[in-house]
Amino acid sequence: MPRSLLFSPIVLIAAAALATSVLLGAGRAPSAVAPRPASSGAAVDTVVTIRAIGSALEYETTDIELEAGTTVTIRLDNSASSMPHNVVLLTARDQIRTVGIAALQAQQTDYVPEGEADKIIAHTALASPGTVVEMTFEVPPPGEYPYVCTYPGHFQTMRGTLTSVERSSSTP
Ligand SMILES: [Cu+2]
Repeated sequence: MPRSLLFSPIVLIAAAALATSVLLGAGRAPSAVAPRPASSGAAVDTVVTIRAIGSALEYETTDIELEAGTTVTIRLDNSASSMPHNVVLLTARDQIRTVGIAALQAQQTDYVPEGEADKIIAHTALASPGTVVEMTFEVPPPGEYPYVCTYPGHFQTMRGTLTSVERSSSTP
């Protein structure tokens, strides 16, 4: 399922490109240099998998380093755990408690508190035991960003840090 979701935009773009070239007719050169669609076809630069550790309220991966401005998919693999978990990326460490407490009242939104949305950069859905969820977002400017599980009682120990570093300027 996640695999087919990943590939489907590529297929759609390929189909669109094919349709476009057919419409433009044979007299025109192949549109290899046409600008790429800006949003829908954005490629993911990095995929990071975080596993929830068995019955411990901890992530297996607690430190992630990524380049600012790149696109990342963070996948939460909850297949080894017997509890629901999520990953919520926050703007600052001193927001963990505020968001964690607010999450207790946020059952309707899977424990992601909408009232604290300004403190949340990205979040996954709630992963039931045995499932995998993911989120894709642009890595924020250089700095340290905490990620926590906001399922009730978990934010105290279920934490990690995403460190965003300056993008290396070696883009060809
Ligand atoms: Cu959790």
